[in-house]
Amino acid sequence: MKRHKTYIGVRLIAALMLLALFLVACNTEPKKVEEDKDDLIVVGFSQVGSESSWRVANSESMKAAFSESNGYELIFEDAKQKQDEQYKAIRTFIQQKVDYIVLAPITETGWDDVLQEAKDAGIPVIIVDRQVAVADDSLYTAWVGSNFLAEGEQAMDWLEKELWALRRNEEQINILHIQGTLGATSQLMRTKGLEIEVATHDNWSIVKTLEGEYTEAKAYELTKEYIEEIGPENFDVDVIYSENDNMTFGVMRALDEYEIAYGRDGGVILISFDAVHSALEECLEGKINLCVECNPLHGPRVAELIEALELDKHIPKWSYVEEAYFATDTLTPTIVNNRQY
Ligand code: GZL
Repeated sequence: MKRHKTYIGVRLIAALMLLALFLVACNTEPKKVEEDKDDLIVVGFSQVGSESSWRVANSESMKAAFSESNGYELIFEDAKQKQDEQYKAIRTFIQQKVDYIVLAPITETGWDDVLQEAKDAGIPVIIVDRQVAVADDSLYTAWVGSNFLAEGEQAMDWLEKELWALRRNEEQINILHIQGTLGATSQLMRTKGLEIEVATHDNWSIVKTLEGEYTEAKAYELTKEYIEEIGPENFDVDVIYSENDNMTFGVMRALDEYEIAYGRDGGVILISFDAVHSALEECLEGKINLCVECNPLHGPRVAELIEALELDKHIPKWSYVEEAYFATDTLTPTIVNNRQY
């Protein structure tokens, strides 16, 4: 009997040990998930908005780079083109004690105070795309973006050569200028590129400047207003210099309504910035004469910088992305099909 009792006791202890092991296993599962969460690098990203195809591609590049599978927790805030919303986002990131703040500033000015607060909180800030004009550039750790002045210069260099090829180099050339969001580095520098070149040509003049805010709707509205103001029969424009593709699409819609010809086969020469896929398709068809690339794929470069910072490595203050331009007479379907955005 004693042996029998012992046997029952052993089985009871074994069952209790199995139950204990099961409970321990159950208890560790949630903790394991929390440990993984704690290992993620938390990045707060304040994005301008979703005003253009370029901006959408830029956001997608950042979200892909800062995915959980890549070891990040991304907090993405869309400012809907309002600087005050960006201030709020940055201050929230500070309260959340994120590891890094990435800012795509809507305009260059007004950042000193909020970036000082981030610096005081010990949170590194990386600026992407447009630049910030601050008194102390130690308020941000690095910047990643385009050389917008070079983009404007490339467009002007192409126009000069194109007018020579068309034997129009001595003609009066009237330019309609469609500007992006005033005060954005991309607007300031693309405008500078145009104005510098116009100043060197006695026979070039900017007949009108419209503030298109980088949106198709605004550019469409203002171009229609301009055509109506002067009268379609008096629309005497040779070149339209449009500081992003979405505004160019708005301009094209307005020109179509008044049956004003444009593109490779005659009429107004269209120059557009960004070179998003839909614009390259229009360029391939000869409707846009020149697409100047503005590379929105900042995600991988910013992630590289953060990885270096995590290892206490030195990083460059300024990182320029690669860019090119595409003219309607040299663009091919292969080039367009191989584009990433
Ligand atoms: C350029 C970026 C501009 C794009 C527009 O880097 O700032 O803002 O050219 C976008 O499409 O709205």
